[in-house]
Amino acid sequence: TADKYTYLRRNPNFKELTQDDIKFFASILPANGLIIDNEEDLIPYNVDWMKKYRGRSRLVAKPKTTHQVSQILKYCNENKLAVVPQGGNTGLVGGGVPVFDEIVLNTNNMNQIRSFDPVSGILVCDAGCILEVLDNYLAEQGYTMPLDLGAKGSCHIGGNVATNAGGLRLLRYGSLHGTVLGLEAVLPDGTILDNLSTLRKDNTGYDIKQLFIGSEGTLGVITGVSILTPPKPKAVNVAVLGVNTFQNVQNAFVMSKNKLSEILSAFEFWDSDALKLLKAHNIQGKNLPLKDNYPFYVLIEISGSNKYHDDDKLQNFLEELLTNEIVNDGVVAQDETQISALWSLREGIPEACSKTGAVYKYDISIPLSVFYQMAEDIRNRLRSAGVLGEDKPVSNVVAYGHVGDGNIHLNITAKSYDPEVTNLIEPYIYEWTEQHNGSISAEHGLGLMKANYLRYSKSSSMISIMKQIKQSIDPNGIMNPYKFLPTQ
Ligand code: FAD
Ligand code: 2HG
Ligand code: ZN
Repeated sequence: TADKYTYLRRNPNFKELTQDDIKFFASILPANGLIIDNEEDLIPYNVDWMKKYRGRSRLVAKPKTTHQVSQILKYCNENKLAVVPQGGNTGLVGGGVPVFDEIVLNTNNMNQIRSFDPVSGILVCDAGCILEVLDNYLAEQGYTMPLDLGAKGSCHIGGNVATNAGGLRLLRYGSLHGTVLGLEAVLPDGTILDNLSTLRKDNTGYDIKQLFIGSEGTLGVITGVSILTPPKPKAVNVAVLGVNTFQNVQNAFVMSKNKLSEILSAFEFWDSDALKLLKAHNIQGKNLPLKDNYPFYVLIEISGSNKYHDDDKLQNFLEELLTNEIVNDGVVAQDETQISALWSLREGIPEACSKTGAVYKYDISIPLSVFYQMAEDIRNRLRSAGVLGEDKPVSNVVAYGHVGDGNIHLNITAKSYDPEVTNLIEPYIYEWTEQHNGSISAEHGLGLMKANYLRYSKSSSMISIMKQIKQSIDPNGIMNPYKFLPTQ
């Protein structure tokens, strides 16, 4: 594991895997449901997307059914074997890979759609369904998933729910806390919690599913998801704008809410450093059809039902922005291909940032009034410390994100993970966030990366009740240890 996790020691209460354990797993799982001791085959499950975190699990279990998940967890709990639930392994905080030798329980083989009601739009499916596969399935029925992320081709809906992923459509459809109607989850002792409700309204008792949404695998394994899906918009269009100041990015946002109103479905931004990396790594950037280089770019998506009316509205809105010099340039997609090309600029930024070697990712909620000041403060700090610039350890500080949700992504690209650089950024960035009443995780979660920084966003009484909940559901602490809640 890169970075500064050397303080962590393997919890000696957890048992090490034995031949008897392996025999047990082999007895309940089919041959394609088990990977044991083959280093090369284990790597994709032991290493995260950023190649920043690396565990050394000896065993990956890939159950097909909820019953098998229940058998696995019951056995692990009785034998004090630690477990890491894993979906598509696209998480960005080191939560989905083991720290030491925890068993990986991967949901790849749990990929069945259980039901879809074309009247209510409610989908019930296994946790291991890939987000894009679900979206393609729904498209055939005239519906769409209420969330969309750059990782849609790999991430699982169970992983999305476990992280409470936000993504590119949150502005329009809200968070998973609203769209998820029910969950099926297996507790560490093997109990199957059947809460796969397909009701929009249900006020009977504590809403337990909400605890699992964003619990990052620390309370149990989500095995099934019931989710409300919206109709697929018939008319979609995208514009990308060049903007000279962040104040004008905010002005454009306010105007878009007023003028585009019900058809506004995304309001994203990135800065010139992001575009520089897109260009450098040949990820679409060189095709940006704007005349000049601007400090900021904004992507606006509209989704409605009447192409003629919606395009007209967008065109008038853009003209108003240009006339009032809120934006300096703009391009509107003319067809589906151009819509995807413009979106791929925005969605390509995480990949472009990962090409330098190492990338420090921060995912912060803060008021829009200080949104970009954060990026500038970090740049100044790294520059004054002499570590930012050509031939320096840090090459770029890139800012982009979901303006519509008040969520900035800072990606600090470097040649390699360097403790000196880490210490310059952390805890500074978390202190900065706290001082500006923000959250240190808007959507990616805490994982291993931020477990010990939770206090910057939650009070000690909140953390204490979280610990009580964890203790009552997972008294042996086998579910995703060392992550999420503070260990120090
Ligand atoms: P994993 O990475 O496998 O796991 C993530 C966490 O959930 C881990 O803690 C794991 O233990 C737990 N977990 C996984 N499955 C289960 C389960 N069935 N039961 C219990 N716990 C489970 N995130 C956003 O919010 N918005 C974005 O726009 C966004 N864009 C991204 C773009 C890219 C290119 C990448 C690489 C990532 C992006 N992410 C984004 C990060 C995001 O967290 C994930 O893409 C996604 O939500 C994780 O799903 P996954 O199946 O890969 O989960
Ligand atoms: C996005 O919005 C994702 O593109 C990823 O949340 C952000 O990689 C990141 O930092
Ligand atoms: Zn994001």
